[in-house]
Amino acid sequence: MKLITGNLSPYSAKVRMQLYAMGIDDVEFDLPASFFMGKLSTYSPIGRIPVLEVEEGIVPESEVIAEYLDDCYPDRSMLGESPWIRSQVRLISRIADVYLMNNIFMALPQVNRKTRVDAVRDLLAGQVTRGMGALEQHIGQGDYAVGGKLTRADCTLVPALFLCERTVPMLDVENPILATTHVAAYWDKIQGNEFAAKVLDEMDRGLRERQDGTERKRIEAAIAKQKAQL
Ligand SMILES: N[C@@H](CCC(=O)N[C@@H](CS)C(=O)NCC(=O)O)C(=O)O
Repeated sequence: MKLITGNLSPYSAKVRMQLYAMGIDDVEFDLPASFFMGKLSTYSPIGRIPVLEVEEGIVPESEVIAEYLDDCYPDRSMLGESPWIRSQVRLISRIADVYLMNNIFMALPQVNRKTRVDAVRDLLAGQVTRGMGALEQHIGQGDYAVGGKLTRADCTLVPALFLCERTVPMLDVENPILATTHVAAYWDKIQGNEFAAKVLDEMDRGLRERQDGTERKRIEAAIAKQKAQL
């Protein structure tokens, strides 16, 4: 299997955390130059990462990949043991995906103060605040997002909370975790988990490389190589 993934991509980080936690170590990681050239859609029509390449074809969409991995390795499934737990894992994962990550992602073009449209930033930041309010009420109060062990809820939440802490302030909006009690306590604890720490480290590296220009240089070199092969 091959995973099209990027260090800073939170949806990719979610799948990588699941792979690490399930102990699936035979998946090759790749990020083709076509992604940076806006041409990933010739490989995967949705044109976004992550994409899992398997024998039969491609599996896009992080949540679909997460389900696929659980289906492939039922003895290591990270969905939980009872219908109730599974419903809560799916719920937390959905809150993190739909109400946190998606809105933060759409707000990213508003980071640039010179071109920022305040009304767009405010609309999306308001949706993040609302999603965080829901998460505060649904999240577990132990070491994990749901129940007493690491689940797919944690795999989605960890990258989503990284975005809340590190990206939302770039919009001149306060980190929404600061207004919470249970989410803040969870965030403190989960960063000590080895699989969470590994993806957070990767995302941190991705952010640093974006900010210091290393990523741009790598992309330019990959695109130049790709063009030379055409
Ligand atoms: N719903 C998708 C979202 C994936 C997504 O938006 N990925 C971003 C990177 S984190 C991407 O590929 N963006 C490229 C683009 O929007 O063209 C999922 O869960 O996988």
